[in-house]
Amino acid sequence: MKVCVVGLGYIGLPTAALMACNGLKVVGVDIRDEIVEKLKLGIVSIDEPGLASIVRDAISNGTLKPTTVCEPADAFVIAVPTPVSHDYVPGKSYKAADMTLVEAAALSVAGVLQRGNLVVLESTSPPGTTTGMVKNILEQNNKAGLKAGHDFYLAYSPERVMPTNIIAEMTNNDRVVGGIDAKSGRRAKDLYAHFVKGKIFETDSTTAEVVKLAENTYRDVNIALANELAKICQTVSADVWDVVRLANHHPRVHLHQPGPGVGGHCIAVDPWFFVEKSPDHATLINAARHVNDAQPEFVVQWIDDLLTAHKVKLTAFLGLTYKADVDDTRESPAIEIVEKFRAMGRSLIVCDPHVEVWKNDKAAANLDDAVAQADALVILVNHREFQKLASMDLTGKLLIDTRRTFKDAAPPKGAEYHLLGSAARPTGANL
Ligand code: SAJ
Repeated sequence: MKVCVVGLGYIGLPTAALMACNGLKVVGVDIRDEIVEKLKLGIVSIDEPGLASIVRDAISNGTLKPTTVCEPADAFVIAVPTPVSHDYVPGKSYKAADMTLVEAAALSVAGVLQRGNLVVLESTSPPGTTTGMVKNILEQNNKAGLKAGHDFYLAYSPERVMPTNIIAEMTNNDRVVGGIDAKSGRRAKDLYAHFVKGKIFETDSTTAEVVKLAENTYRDVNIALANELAKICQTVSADVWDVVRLANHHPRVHLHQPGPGVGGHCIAVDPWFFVEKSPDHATLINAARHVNDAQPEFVVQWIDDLLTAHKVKLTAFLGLTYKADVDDTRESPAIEIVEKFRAMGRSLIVCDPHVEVWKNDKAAANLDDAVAQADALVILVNHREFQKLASMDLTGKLLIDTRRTFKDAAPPKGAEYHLLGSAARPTGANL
């Protein structure tokens, strides 16, 4: 069986590689020439544990072929990004889905579509995309006048993997497939059964689209609640981290963690698809998005007050990525915060072991260099590397933490330590 995977990014590439390692002949398609050329040489630009080796194996044994154009196959998987607009829709309080890459991918599949083929959309999409836009493009642009559900099969199946553990999760997590009809769902299930060891549940395509959005919206709303609790705790002098930890001992409560904001290409994006589709009903979802989008600004004000009160001359911002131990800076609240401070004219340096250079920011050579230069350190991302601070001499420094980096251990000695969402505690206090 030959599969054409369209989009060789964070999801498409591991999907293509896992299929290729599990008995399928895979053509991996990406419009970015340089990515394809590098892959042909076995060079993988995505920093994801275990990915490079399975990609290289599949390419060297000929089961995965990277290319820039779709070719005829038995099945097609579309895994291209679906971002949202940078700004709010004019006159509205929400952002709009940008479906241009799905449109282009569906068009390229339509050009080579044959009777009996299966097409699966994996990109996170607004409800109704599979039965609407994708079905229409495929039907209207294939050469033989093929109809979905009659002449070819069409389904939606979302991924639900965590960056840094993609290979294991793509293999072992349960999966949902939704066909536009029962046969399409069954075909899609058979395709994923080649490499998925978790359970595969069948439903209809629109329900599957909503399942994906509901999962990420659950996380976004829950994080908004945690961020709101952090602000309340700061006002009433309670400790939000203790609140979350202790409340989660309730058997039916699972509060998420507060932080400097929500980044990445999923949680901060997907809830907008609900709001755009159903603005009158998605009011809680909309409010949560606004709470999380406003969190960097709240954090900037809190940090700025501390820097001013301590007459700080040079601040080192530690961490630029959207979360810990990844190299991904997309939609990163840390970057938004650094840019706000730069615009305010604060003297600053940045330090992130996972990011080589960020624009023109002055980067510290490493953590030791950042500590040596700055009189205040602000942890925006809790990279494992920053645990080293606990054994460094931070005497006289101001240490501001937005992530409860040191967990249950005492924070570094010598520094004056301030933790988001909690009353200031002297260094070394038993948290
Ligand atoms: N964050 C918090 N508090 C939390 C959890 C996260 O502030 O309690 C922040 C993070 O720092 C980050 C953002 O939210 O800025 C998103 O982080 P995330 O870990 O929730 O999400 P992603 O985008 O890295 O990956 C998610 C997957 N997350 C996990 O498995 C933990 C998963 O929910 C989705 O399947 C996946 O996105 C996807 O592809 O949609």
